[in-house]
Amino acid sequence: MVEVVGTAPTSAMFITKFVYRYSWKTNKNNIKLCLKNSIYLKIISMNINKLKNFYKKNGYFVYKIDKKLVHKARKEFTKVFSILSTNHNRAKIFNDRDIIKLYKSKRKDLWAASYDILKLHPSLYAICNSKNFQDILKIADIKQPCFIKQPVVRVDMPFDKNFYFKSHQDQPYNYSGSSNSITIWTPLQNTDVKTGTLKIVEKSHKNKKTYKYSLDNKKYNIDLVRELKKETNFKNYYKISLNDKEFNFKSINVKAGEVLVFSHYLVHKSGINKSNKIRFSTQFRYTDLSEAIL
Ligand SMILES: O=C(O)CCC(=O)C(=O)O
Ligand SMILES: [Fe+2]
Repeated sequence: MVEVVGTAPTSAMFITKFVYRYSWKTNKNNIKLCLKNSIYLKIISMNINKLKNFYKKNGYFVYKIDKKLVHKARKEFTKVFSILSTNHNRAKIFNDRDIIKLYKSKRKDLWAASYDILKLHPSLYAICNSKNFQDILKIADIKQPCFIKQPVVRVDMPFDKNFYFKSHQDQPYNYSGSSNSITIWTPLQNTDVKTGTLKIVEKSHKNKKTYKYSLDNKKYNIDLVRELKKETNFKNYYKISLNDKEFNFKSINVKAGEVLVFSHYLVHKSGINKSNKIRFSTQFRYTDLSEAIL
C-alpha cells in the first residue's frame, strides 16, 4: 500500500526526510460569508500601521496578494498532474475531478510523484517574490527574511483526514528559527468552513508561551521540542494535540488572492475539506536571520 504524506508543519530535517521518503514510495455566497465574518472585513481594509498593531496584539493578520499569481499556480499545479499522468500513458488531467480520480486509482504513486514536484514549481516562487510579500515581512517586523525551510504545498483531498493537523503551534517544529518567525498560509482557491480553512486562536502567541501536547487527549505532558531534538523518528506528530478545551478557535475564511499570516507561537489547527474540490495551499515559513539562533 502506497503511503502518501500530504504535508506537515515540517521544518525539523528528519520530518522533511520522512515526507520525501514516504511520498516517493508510496458573488453572492462570498458576500454573505464576508458579512458574517466582520472581523475579517475589518482586517482586510486596514493600512500597514494598523495591521502592525493588529498583528502584535492578535498574532495574525490577513493580507491581499496578487490573485493572478495564485490562479496561475493552481493551473500550473493541475498541469503537473497531467504531465505525469500522460507520461505514463494515462489520460490528460483537466480539473480537480481528474486529480481525485488519479488519487483513487491504482496509480496513486503518480499522484504522489506530482505532489512532490509542486513545492519545486516556479509558480510558487513567483508568489513569494511579489511586492506584497515584502510588505508582509515588514508588517511582521522581519528584518532579514529567510525561509526556515523549503515552502510546503498541501493538497487536501475531499474528506481525507490523514494529514489533518490537530491544534498545535509551529514554533516547536521550527525551534531553531527566530522568535518572530511567521507562516504565510496561502490558499490557492477560496476557503471557508466547507473547504476546510484554518482555525486559529487569537492572542495565543502572547508571551511566546509554548504548550504541552498529548496523545489521544490523555496527559498533556509531551514537550515537542524535546521529542524532536531526540532525532528519533517521532512519527506521532499527526496524532498529538494541544488541549482544545483551553482555547477558543475561530475559522478565518481566506480567499484566493489573500494570505493568512501568523506568528509561530499562534495556536491553530486544520479544517477538514468537506467539499468535492481539492484544497490546495502553500505554506511559506520565514525566520529573521538577524534574530535567529542558527
Ligand atoms: O493547512 C493546514 O491544514 C494546516 C497548516 C498548518 O498548520 C501550517 O501551515 O502551519
Ligand atoms: Fe501549523
